[in-house]
Amino acid sequence: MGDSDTRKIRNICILAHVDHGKTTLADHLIAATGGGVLHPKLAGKLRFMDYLDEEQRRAITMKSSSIALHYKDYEINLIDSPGHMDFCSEVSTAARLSDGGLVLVDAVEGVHIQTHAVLRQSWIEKVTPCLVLNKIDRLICELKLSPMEAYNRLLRIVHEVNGIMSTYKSEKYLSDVDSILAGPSGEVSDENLESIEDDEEDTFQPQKGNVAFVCALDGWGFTINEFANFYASKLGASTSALQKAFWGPRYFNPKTKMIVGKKALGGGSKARPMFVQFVLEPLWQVYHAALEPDGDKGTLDKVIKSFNLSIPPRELQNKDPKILLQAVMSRWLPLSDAVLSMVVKCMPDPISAQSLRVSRLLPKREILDKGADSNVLAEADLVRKSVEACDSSPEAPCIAFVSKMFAVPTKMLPQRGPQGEILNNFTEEGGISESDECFLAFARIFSGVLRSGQRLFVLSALYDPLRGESMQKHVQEAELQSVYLMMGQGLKPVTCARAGNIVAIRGLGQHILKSATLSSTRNCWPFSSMAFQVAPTLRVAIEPSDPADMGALMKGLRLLNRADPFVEVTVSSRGEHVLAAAGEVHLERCIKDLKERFAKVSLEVSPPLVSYKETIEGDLSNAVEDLKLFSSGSDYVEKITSNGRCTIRVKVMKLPPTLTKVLEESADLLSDIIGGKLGQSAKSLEMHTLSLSENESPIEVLRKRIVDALESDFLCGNENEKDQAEKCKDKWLKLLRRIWALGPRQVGPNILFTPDYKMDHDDGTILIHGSPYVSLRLGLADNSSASDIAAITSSELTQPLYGEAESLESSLMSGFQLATAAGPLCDEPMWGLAFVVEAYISPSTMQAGDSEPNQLSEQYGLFTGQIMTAVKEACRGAVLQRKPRLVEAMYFCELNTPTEYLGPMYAVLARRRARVLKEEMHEGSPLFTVHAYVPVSESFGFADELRRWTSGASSALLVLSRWEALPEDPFFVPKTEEEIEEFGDGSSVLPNTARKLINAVRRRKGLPVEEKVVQHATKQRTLARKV
Ligand SMILES: Nc1nc2c(ncn2[C@@H]2O[C@H](COP(=O)(O)OP(=O)(O)OP(=O)(O)O)[C@@H](O)[C@H]2O)c(=O)[nH]1
Ligand SMILES: [Mg+2]
Repeated sequence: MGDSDTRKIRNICILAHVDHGKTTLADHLIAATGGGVLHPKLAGKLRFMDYLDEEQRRAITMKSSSIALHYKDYEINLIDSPGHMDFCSEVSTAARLSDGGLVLVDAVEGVHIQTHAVLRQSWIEKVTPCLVLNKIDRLICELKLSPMEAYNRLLRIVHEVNGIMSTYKSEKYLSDVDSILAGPSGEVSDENLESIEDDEEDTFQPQKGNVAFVCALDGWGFTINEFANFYASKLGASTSALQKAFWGPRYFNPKTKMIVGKKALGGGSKARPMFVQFVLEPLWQVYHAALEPDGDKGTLDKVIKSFNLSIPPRELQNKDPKILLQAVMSRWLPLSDAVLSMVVKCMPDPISAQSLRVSRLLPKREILDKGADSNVLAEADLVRKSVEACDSSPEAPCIAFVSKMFAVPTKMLPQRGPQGEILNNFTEEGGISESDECFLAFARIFSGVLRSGQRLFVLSALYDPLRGESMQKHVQEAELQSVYLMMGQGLKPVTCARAGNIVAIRGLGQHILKSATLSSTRNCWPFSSMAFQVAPTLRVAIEPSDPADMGALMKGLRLLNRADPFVEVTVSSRGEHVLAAAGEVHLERCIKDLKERFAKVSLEVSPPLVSYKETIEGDLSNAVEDLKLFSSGSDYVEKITSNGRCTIRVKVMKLPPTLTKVLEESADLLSDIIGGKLGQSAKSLEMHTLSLSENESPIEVLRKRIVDALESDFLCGNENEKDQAEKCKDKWLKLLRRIWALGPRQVGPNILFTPDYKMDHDDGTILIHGSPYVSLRLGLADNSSASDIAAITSSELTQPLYGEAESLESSLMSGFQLATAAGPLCDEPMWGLAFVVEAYISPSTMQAGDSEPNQLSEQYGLFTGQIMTAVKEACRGAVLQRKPRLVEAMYFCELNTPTEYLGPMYAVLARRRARVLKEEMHEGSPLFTVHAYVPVSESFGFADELRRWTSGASSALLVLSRWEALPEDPFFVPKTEEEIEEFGDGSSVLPNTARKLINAVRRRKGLPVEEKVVQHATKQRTLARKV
């Protein structure tokens, strides 16, 4: 075995929006090349890759799974992935293992939200995409388009998909779904569509053969190659010339037998582009002949004869015209040939693919430490080189990546090994209690040969070979019990597998939680982490119906956590078991799995726990005012510790929105930088900025992002306020030199600034100065400003208080962390706030000699606690004073609705406090696409309600998108006359939405809720009954 075998491998995945036909397409590919696991008659109906009961019941795919196919002399590993948003983590795991991606788009529905997501995923993972335009039959039978109209529609989709790819390529894209709103859809009108010349740069070009036109349901499809080959002799042109001419505005002049552009044809001519004339029109004719009552049945015979199709008489004589049509079409233009020949031709083999992908998989490390062990570095370099070359020789280091763990019932495992020996599957290492389910690793071998029985190192994503001993917990040794090739649900044991293959591995259940790198050496870095597009946000608390089942539930949760790459299981501060899932469908499946497979007990599930944040009112319009108040004003909240020795003053201001967003999105990176872990952690950065070139330092990138954020906050406003905006920005830049800490948990979107030194009192008290640690780390401040501090403090050094003030700094910061973790409204974290805390310490009145030393230290302990509480209370008080607001999470929602259901759909949206952003008619179809923001708290049961009210005709997809402050004042009580007139005198006003949400959270958390049950009930009068 050698390179030439590896060159014959293709690892591909199918990616698309939900229901665009991935599993149906996979069925046909399996039927044609899967070695008989699926009968061609069942292709498209069985949905072979959806082998879970729940998948079949709901008819959606929920996990990615792989199957090995043989096409000609090629080995193709095909991974089917889910399209539903709730399972998009499975798309990440599929893309990581693949080199090529078939991106499907429904020709009727066009590009959708998840199409964007999968294109982005393939781009991030450097997977080579090919476009498959599916459901062409719907253009003919459902929409009844003419060939010319169909062509325009296809052209538009190709154009749109290319537009999306080019935004990724030019690195202009924004990280969130809002970019979809700014997407290229619908900006091309029909007149100029035709004149669009394909750009050389376009990713997808039918003339290059990386776009296929298919009908997965009926099993036919083609690329332009098929037709170019066929017409070459007929038209007397070369195949390659025809390939170029069969897309775009190219026309055939029958008189001159020349291919010409539109101009050369002259106006008024009724000529159609060659794609319409030679490709679509014949298709349409066949469909008409078969399905229309007046169709010319001779057309079918002509096709059968001229292409020499052998169709069994049973199908030929079938009364159902659809069956005859399918029989003809699937033999004339077999789907699997069209798609797989495209795969083989346009998608890279593992050797070329890995050299392309290595920069993403194993980014080059920046080694700052000059004294690093050169042996380790040399070996790590060898590993990177063999991954780059996809070296499949037995001597090469063995490197594999596990993208997820999945559970299989142990009884489903093959009973015999590769040599036919009988295996005892029940001696699973997890002990008897877990033997019903066995965990397999879904992995790809990137270098060397993997053997069953081999011992390998399991490296977690945090492993660093240069930090020897301290890294023990991130590396383990494990024995691979078995290696399997995957056939959907079926597993085929093998003794070994080589680089470039996708396998399932048994024996790692105890070693890997979700993903890991396997390696034959300790001396290499783990693969970079996968990028997930959403975070699990839907959280519920779970408890067993019978408290005695607690043990079973905990075991079940542990198993579920391992089996599903995307759930998060945590224990809340109040001791509840909290399960976080990506969305409702995902949650429902997790609960079902828990009940039926993993815990096997009956469960109580709480209503969803929604997260909120707390902030204060304000926007950039009064930024100048805010800044003034913040830096000088006397608008502070004061607290004095109970021993009277420390006075704390806190001021708060809102952060500019983009800065908040940057801080929030860069949390991982910030924690690395602040924690001083940087050096090799380009990894976490890469998930955020893909534009990072290999030699740019992450700190620099982050600093630039922060400065850019300020720029976009202040300098995008209108022209006449430019001066002021510039001033604000400068002030902010100055402020950013004083970042003492971020919070909560050291990395959140709230800033603590060090106090202004000029504000020192001269009444014998000492201010806790602090030092701008974060600014220094980020390079926003340099040591010269830090030495200023040193200058000030050196004069104070003589004072005995100085030491005490310095030692109290950490309690002050803890107070800030506590406050930002739990705001005053309902103990939810604060969001986008800037604080200045001035703490003045006065000398102790007690003489040092007066008390025992241990009493003194006890006193000191008490004092630190008091400062912490006082700072926390003061911060919370400051927020309450500055018009607090509740911030809620919003889903970006894409809805598709037929025109007649627009009314009910809007009714549902209105009930859910949704904000509609845009509504767009789909050309040539009765569908409307509506984009809206829906608050997370209102989203439960949203899809169900929508389905009920629109008789199942509308569909909605939700993606978590952003945080938004509710404009309402939660403490609003009508005061002025007008307000009383409008809202009543306060006794009869219902609590506003913000208040209601806050109360609900407070009740859940067991915090006091101020509520008057009945205030002015009308007195019930019993009328005297006079008899
Ligand atoms: N008319 C028509 N229907 C199709 C075609 N391909 C698939 N379908 C139908 O589209 C629906 C969805 O097909 P699936 O293959 O399950 O779609 P999927 O992309 O795997 O869906 P998820 O895995 O849930 O994202 C099914 O009802 C199919 O019968 C086609 O070419 N023409
Ligand atoms: Mg599917």
